[in-house]
Amino acid sequence: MTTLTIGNRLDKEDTAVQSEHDRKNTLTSGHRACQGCGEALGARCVIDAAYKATNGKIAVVNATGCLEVFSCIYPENSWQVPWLHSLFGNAPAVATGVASAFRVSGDNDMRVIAQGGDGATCDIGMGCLSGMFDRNDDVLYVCYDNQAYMNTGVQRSSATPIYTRTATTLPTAGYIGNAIGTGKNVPEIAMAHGIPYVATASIANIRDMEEKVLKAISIRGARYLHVHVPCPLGWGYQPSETIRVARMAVECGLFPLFEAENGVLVGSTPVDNPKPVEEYLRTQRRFAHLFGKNAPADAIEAIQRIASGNIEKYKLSGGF
Ligand SMILES: Cc1ncc(C[n+]2csc(CCOP(=O)(O)OP(=O)(O)O)c2C)c(N)n1
Ligand code: SF4
Ligand SMILES: [Mg+2]
Repeated sequence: MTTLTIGNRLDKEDTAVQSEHDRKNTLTSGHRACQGCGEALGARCVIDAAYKATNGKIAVVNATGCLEVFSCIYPENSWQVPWLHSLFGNAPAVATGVASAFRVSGDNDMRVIAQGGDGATCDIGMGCLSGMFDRNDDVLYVCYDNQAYMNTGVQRSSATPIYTRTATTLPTAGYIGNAIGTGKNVPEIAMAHGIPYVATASIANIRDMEEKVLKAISIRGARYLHVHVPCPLGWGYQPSETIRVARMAVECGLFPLFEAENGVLVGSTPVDNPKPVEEYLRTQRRFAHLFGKNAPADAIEAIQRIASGNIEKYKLSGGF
């Protein structure tokens, strides 16, 4: 049974897990995420979808970060599934161990999900993650990418976009925010390991994200899902704008939605009439210095080139 709000007057097969009355609410009320937290929304949707796909047979390993801190402040815990807090950097290895324990005890139906932020995934946990991919361990790893170390006060990570203002990349005279490379593309690093399934997703497109979770769950071996989750506190926009900001990132090409199997790109979500990146950048205070009177001349053009490059590379203009 689905709820009867306007957005849900759809055929059953077109509705999202989130619109069902009997959804699990795996991450339930009472947690301490900020209002409008994209990560909280993303995690609940991903784990609810996995819960449904496995009939409740999941265990979750969570790296240190906002998601872990806001959901389990002692003595309370908002998770409605077996859930384990690892260190900041070793969630993939802990999840591998949990999956092995289920296997040797003959509980082959139990599925293991590891999850963490971009800092945990792209930086400190990268070695453990690569090992998990290399061994093709039976774990679905989900990265919630809010593009900085939010839990400790918005420091730069290797997923922070170029020219972004963070606490450690403050724009000052002669320095225009994050200028250290253009970040690591972890979905592509995952693809380079040749693992069975890699996908990107956005909280602006929940049905697409749920479908990718269902597909990932149907596969055995190492799988990787990279979810774009805007953060009102770190990015500097009103909490009510989270979905709009997420959608604009997809619509301008800066966050491409795609899937890959065994290292090969197999599909992507088309972006019809891509919006200029400027419209997206203007929504967030972390990019405000790109528009002030001392704004660097070609920063926005450089970001536009990245978006246009994504549109070509991931065949977003109808190439699939
Ligand atoms: C080894 C180690 N170094 C540093 C920390 C402090 N720390 C905890 S969470 C965090 C940042 C988490 O960033 P990210 O993974 O992007 O998650 P987010 O909070 O942004 O969701 C840091 C630096 C730690 N817990 N352990
Ligand atoms: S700082 Fe950002 S990621 Fe952390 S709880 Fe707040 S909105 Fe969510
Ligand atoms: Mg982060």
